[in-house]
Amino acid sequence: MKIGIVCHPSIGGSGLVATELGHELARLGHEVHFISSAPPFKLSRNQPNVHFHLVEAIHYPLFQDPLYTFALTAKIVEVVNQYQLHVVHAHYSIPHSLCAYLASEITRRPFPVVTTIHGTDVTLIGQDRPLYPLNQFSINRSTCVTTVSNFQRHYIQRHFQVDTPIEVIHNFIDLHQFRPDNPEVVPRATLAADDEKIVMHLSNFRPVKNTQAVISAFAGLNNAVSARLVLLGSGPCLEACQIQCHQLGISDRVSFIGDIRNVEHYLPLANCVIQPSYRESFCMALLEAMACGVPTVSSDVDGIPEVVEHGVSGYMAPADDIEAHSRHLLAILTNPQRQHQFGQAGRHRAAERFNPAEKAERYLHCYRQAIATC
Ligand code: GMT
Repeated sequence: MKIGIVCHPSIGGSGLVATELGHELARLGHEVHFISSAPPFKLSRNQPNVHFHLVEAIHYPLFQDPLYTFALTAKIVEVVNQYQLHVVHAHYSIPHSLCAYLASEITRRPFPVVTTIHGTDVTLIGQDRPLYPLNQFSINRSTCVTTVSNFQRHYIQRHFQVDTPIEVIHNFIDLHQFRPDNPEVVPRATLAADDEKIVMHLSNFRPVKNTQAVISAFAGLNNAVSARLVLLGSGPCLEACQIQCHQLGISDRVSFIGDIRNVEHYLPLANCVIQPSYRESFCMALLEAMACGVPTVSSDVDGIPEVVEHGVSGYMAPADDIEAHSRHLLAILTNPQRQHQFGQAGRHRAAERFNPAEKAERYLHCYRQAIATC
């Protein structure tokens, strides 16, 4: 099959899932064409069957902005026509799904559009008044709609009047890349002293990630265990978090590492990963930790209970229950046997429920159905 994948290139869940799906489809022998404003951050450039098409912004003095959505639509039309694509898969409804729909109206060979809704496209951005009707329109006009958790499906059905059936295809993880014994892991000594446990958090430092709660929960350990907090990523709340560490007097036990493309080289070093998000349609960071055999402490919102099993591979509590998060961290950090058991259970669950080959097959089934109905 010849498949177009439209996704955001920046570090983040939707682009990551789109890219890994493309890799998996290419491995299965399909021809995959990524269309994006930059190479997606995990894109493998030398894999057979993988092509990348850059969307170039339109700069003309008359226009005050680079007309990205029109540039993307034009690029989809060009790639569909040139490579005779059978289907276009838009990850993140805004603006990709609408652009793909427009392209299918423009092109001389109308093609099916499969839209995957990842979460923030409908929960945070898509609910904005100006964008709501566009989002609703593009979801309804998609030939096939998928989303990444049962929670997210209910959310879309409740907040948008959607006629199209929505299929749930959970995200997935490559257990070879994300594994406890990854040989490319960074030297532990670069992150912590030998006697320090490592608590890790992955974030785009947006308010929704609730990183302030991570810092408060870590401070709440009150030196009951020798530990270091390692924060991966960057974003708008980063400076506020650094100030918070300073005010709590824990700056010397917290490391801000910045943006990391290969988190799989860091995660296996963690004794525990903490993600107390306010919203999370799925939470790839938790699944990545589980695959690396690392126990998790998280909030219990949205799709997270579909990923984590409370008391088996990790602990969950309401997002702002700092006391509970501290207690959960302590329960893991002070009990190596529990840490090991939770880690093994997490990896087992990742293998059982979030297998790339099975999920790629589900997407292929959607594509076939979409082609048949178009
Ligand atoms: O907020 C993020 O983590 C980024 C965001 C995105 O759109 O890239 O992630 C969303 O999609 C991921 C992949 O499906 C999910 O794992 C995240 O839970 C989801 N984020 C939210 O719902 C806040």
